[in-house]
Amino acid sequence: MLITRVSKLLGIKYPLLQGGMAWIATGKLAGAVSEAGGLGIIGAGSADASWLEKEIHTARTITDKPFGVNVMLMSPHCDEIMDLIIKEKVPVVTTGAGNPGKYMLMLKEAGCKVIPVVASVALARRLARQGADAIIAEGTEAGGHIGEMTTMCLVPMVVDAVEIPVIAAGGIADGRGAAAVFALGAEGIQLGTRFICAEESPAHISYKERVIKARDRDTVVCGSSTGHPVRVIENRFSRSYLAKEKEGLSADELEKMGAGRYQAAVKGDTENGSLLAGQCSGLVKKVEPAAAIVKDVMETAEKILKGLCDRL
Ligand code: TUI
Repeated sequence: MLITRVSKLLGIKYPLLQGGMAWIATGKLAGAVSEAGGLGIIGAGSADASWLEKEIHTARTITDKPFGVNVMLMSPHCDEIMDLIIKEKVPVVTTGAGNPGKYMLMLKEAGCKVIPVVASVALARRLARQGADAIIAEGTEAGGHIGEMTTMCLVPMVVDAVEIPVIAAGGIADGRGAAAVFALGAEGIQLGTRFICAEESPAHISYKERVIKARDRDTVVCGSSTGHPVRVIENRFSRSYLAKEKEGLSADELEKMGAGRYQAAVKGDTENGSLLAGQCSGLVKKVEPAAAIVKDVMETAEKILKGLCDRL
């Protein structure tokens, strides 16, 4: 069994986190992952506090184990979301798409473990100084909003830069990727894309099928010119968006064009919606229960790491 500072810090069996994907990481999915021994995370995305409150309660009907909430820092509802997290005594908060510095003190004072997602060494260092409990270093292979560094390079650089435990994200879909990032010095892993295809995920079956059918080069990055690049599976919408981007449409117009598209995809509009997913889509083979994903990834990683030891 792989025991790390991350599993100890969070009080979980496996140092595996499920990514806080907006509209997909619901209380039902997060509850199932936590019940299986990982850390399930509810993605607050751009939803309001009343949506989140229901999802927290759903997670608590499924599990009494720890779970987390991911706060997307560009959300207009950030302040009310943070207040609810404190009121509900959510044990773990992860953040994405920005710098959570201004919320750090209030969360820590409420006894909440704070684990920001970063895409750079500089932000990792700053947040470690401000009291983050751990850091998720997310490579550009990830789905959704991304930075530029690869997981392979970013993870060991962040490991060298901070003393707190580092969790690797971006490009990990199975035990092989997990074993690889543990070798890079990560003490935990976060998987998003594979959990899109969990049975408990609310993503429409045609979204799940697009992830399963995707091959190595089927994801593209939209929105680089807006300053908010987002990795998606190529479809009619991504092609028309990229064409407009090439024509030089303004960031404002591009943002407008993208509004509501994630939710449309989750509901099943796989041509006009935005199919957020990582490069590792090509490694996802089937729809299966969240617990089977957790078990497969961790057991395979352990087998690989033991096998490597035996060969030394
Ligand atoms: O946040 C994510 N993935 C996401 S958020 C999202 S919703 C969205 N839609 C359009 C534009 C922006 C967001 C869809 N997918 N992953 C974690 C992550 N955080 N990846 C990269 C970052 C990040 C980027 C810049 C974190 C901090 C950051 O810092 C900027 C600063 O303020 O220093």
